[in-house]
Amino acid sequence: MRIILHIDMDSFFAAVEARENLALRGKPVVVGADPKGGFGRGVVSTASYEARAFGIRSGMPISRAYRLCPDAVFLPVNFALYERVSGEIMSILRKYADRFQQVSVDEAYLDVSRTGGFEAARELAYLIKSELLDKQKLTSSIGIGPGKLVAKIASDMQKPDGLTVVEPEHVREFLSPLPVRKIPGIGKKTELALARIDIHTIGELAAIDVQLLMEKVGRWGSYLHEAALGIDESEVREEYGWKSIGREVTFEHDTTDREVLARTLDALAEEAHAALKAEGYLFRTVSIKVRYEDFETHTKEKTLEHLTSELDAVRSTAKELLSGFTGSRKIRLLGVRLTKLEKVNTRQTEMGEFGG
Ligand code: TTP
Ligand code: MG
Repeated sequence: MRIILHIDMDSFFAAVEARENLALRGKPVVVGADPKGGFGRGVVSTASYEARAFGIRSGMPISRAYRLCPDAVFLPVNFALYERVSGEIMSILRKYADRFQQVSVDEAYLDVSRTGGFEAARELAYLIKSELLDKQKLTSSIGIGPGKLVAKIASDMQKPDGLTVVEPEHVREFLSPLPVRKIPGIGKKTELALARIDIHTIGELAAIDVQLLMEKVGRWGSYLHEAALGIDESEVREEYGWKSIGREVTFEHDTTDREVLARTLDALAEEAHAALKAEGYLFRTVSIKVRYEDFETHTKEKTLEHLTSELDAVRSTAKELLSGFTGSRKIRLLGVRLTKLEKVNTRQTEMGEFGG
């Protein structure tokens, strides 16, 4: 029997800000662009639950958020801070699972089948929540189910500070009454297409003929149908895109000068890091490439404990790797590459608004 746990931090950016500044506790806090008295551009990254009471939501124009609650505390996005906290959270979570998968800056899956049962998994969830509260002063919401899909939908059910456990025999009744948009991946467009054939709930989606569904929404229909039935066999595993971001340079004159090499490496690290930021990725692995004057080429890489986008992590890891190349052969080319990339937040980057 598989037992999957999905955890998602509550109003993450805003909660971190409120933790850092006690004066913000219990206040409507909006993290995002500067509202500039209602004339600011840009969007809301997230809002505290107090601010959500005014109708403020992620992705909303900041000007609109300002109109909804001009007295809210508006803060700029401090990615470096949230990423550091995210890394600490992931290190805590990783301990609790045989298999672990970070899926965004504040979200992860844990395969906790080894606990042996849903009651034991529930206890584990309480432990995780209290460790996060103790050590990080942050609340989280957890969903537990027989697969990733159900766990993810469940974690969202009782936010903030929620815990929802869905045992296998209750999956159908849990999913049935929910609106179709609760299925990850269903956006406004699919919701509309389904509404046109009078499908509003997951239960209705589960009941429809797959062929008909595929006629209406294309090949995706078969995934949707399975999802509606709560079927999701996908494994919890660290998965990364193929993508990598790298920069390299061929020296005008082959060199052995350690100082030149160090300076060049730093510059390459900075450039690769800037590209990473611009594209909205986190990385976990740094590799460097060294080509000697005779074209013999070597790479060395190091994988960090968690995803990050900190420049210092790129720099210091690259430096450490370079120190592994001893000897006095002349170097012709030097490169720095970041791999094991993950989007910081898919939804955010889709909107093309990744600031910070
Ligand atoms: P979410 O987990 O979706 O949102 P949240 O943690 O703020 O609130 P909750 O989970 O309690 O509903 O996203 C995590 C962080 O990602 C969020 O704090 C800010 C950032 N984010 C954006 O920048 N833009 C967005 O559109 C969304 C949805 C999130
Ligand atoms: Mg969250």
